[in-house]
Amino acid sequence: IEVLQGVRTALEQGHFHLEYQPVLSLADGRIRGAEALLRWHHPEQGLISPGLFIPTIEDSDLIGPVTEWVACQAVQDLLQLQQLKPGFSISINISGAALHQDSTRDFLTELKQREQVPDNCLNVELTETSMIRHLDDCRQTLKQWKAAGMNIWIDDFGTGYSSLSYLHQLPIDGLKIDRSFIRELKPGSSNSLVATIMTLAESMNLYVVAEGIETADQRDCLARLGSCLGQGFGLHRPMPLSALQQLLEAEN
Ligand code: G
Ligand code: G
Ligand code: MN
Ligand code: NA
Repeated sequence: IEVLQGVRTALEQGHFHLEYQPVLSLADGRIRGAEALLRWHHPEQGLISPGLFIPTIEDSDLIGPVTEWVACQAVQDLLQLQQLKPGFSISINISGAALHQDSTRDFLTELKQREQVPDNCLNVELTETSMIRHLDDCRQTLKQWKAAGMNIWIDDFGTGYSSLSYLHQLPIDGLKIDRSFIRELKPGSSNSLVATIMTLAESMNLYVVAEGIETADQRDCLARLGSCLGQGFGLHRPMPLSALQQLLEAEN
């Protein structure tokens, strides 16, 4: 109850902000997009992780408003960033509870259209578990988002203990390989788990992001396995919008 009241106050008083973690093309090292990550700066308790408060608000009527706040802010920032780099894309995380709310589904569709966000530049990240729980509803929601020109990414791919059959049943654009797999990459090994995911993605025409890249060895292993996108503390930590803008300016 304390968390719920706190989140409500944070929404009203503007204590939320977004940070962005760059997503790079590993082949050329250039920044292609970023993942938006929610930050709650509590006036007394300091920074509170979304890993702590998102699960608490999932069963409340606050998950919709928080998701919508994130989407609005991310779209505003995206339009700014595209002035520096046309085609730049941003991903937002959508939790299971928000995925299954009609109001949030329609809010995102209308936001994309109203703000005239170019197609294929606004990605939603969903986990396997959140999609499979209500597969039929999910298919309708994803179809609507796809028709509006949004892209669909599977977050934490490989950790959902699910069959892969849903990949054929849903309009998916890309896979984000969970960082637990990237952590296991070893030079000189066949790294067959990540290799298999990359082959699967290629055969289904899906993009791949390797998440949680921390070391040069991991980056080398990935380069040997093929070309993909990458994200991780070893490339860039999440950062404020202004820092991302400086990075993009330096790249130009
Ligand atoms: O940034 P950090 O490592 O603290 O993120 C912790 C968790 O919170 C991650 O699982 C991440 O996906 C999730 N998260 C970050 N921002 C958002 C958001 O805007 N919405 C949702 N639903 N989850 C988020
Ligand atoms: O669940 P999700 O994949 O959305 O979680 C994203 C979170 O993962 C980000 O908020 C970020 O803080 C964290 N993250 C990003 N890169 C790394 C990394 O290289 N190592 C670790 N341990 N966490 C990372
Ligand atoms: Mn994510
Ligand atoms: Na992830």
